Amino acid sequence: MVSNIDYAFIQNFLSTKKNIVITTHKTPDGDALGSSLALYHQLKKNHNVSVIVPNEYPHSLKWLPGSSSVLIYEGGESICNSIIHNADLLFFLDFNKLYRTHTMCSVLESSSAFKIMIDHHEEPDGCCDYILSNSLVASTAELMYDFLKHIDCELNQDISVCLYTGIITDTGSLRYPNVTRKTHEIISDLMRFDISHSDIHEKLYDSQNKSRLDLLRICLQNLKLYNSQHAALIFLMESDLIDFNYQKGDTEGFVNLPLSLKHITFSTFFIQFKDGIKISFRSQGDFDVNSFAKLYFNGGGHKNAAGGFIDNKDMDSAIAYFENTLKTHLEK
Ligand SMILES: [Mn+2]
Repeated sequence: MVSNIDYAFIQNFLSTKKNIVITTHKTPDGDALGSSLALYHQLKKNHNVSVIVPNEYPHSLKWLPGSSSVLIYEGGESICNSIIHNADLLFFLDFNKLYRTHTMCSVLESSSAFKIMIDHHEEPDGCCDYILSNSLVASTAELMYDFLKHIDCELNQDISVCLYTGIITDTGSLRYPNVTRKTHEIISDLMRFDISHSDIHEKLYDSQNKSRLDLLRICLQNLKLYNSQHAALIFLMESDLIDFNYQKGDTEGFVNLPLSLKHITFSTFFIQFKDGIKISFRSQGDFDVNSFAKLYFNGGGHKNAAGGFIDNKDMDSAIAYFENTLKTHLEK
């Protein structure tokens, strides 16, 4: 837990109208957008607020209240740059290192605005004036709930829907081990605002493209099991993405599927893009995928969920490298 937030200072800072930009990591997920839009709904009561995300996000999140006002940096650089240049206050949500904002990195870095980071990934950058970071908390949305309480936010239905979405999407619908009694208490508090949890789940999980099922079929055909290491690997080739008309978000959650097998506690998903192979890791129990990703795959994240990247896009050598790494790492 890292926090140096001075709430009295923030309250005072927000007592006059400010230009505020809220941003989050590349390819924002439900927690990134949910936390950002929850904060947006609170701050827009008294301030000029923009939510700017680095690039496009999944259509399964486009119904979130406020999502129509989200600006996409990629392709809208000049207008976004001028909004960022004029900002008095920047919020960095759901990421720990500035590079995770991709091409927004340099304009954010050069901004002289006051900066606040709220996040739950390990080892946050020291790039902000204030930081609220706790890697034991399951979602940034939970930290946002606390932050909003501290700035005397009156929750409403829009804020509650956004926070609920953040918590649900980052906890596998409340199933991961880092879900706590407090997580459930927050959910219970959000439910006061008459939000329809079944509607939200349907919008998140039952409104997928056919391309998702096509790609899932390919992934399952490609399943590799390493039984003695309790590990599994699935992968997709760039040609599969083209053949089945891949849309952003289509492969969300695929990495978890091998974990449904009885003896598998470590799952890996490789996707081949034109500039390299994007990797997702998931584990159950003690296996620390954060350090595994950091040590061997230029990545990181959380103990049970992490990502990585290989510059070379040759799938056969990536899989061979993974298999060797797995063996030597577990022998250590
Ligand atoms: Mn998150």
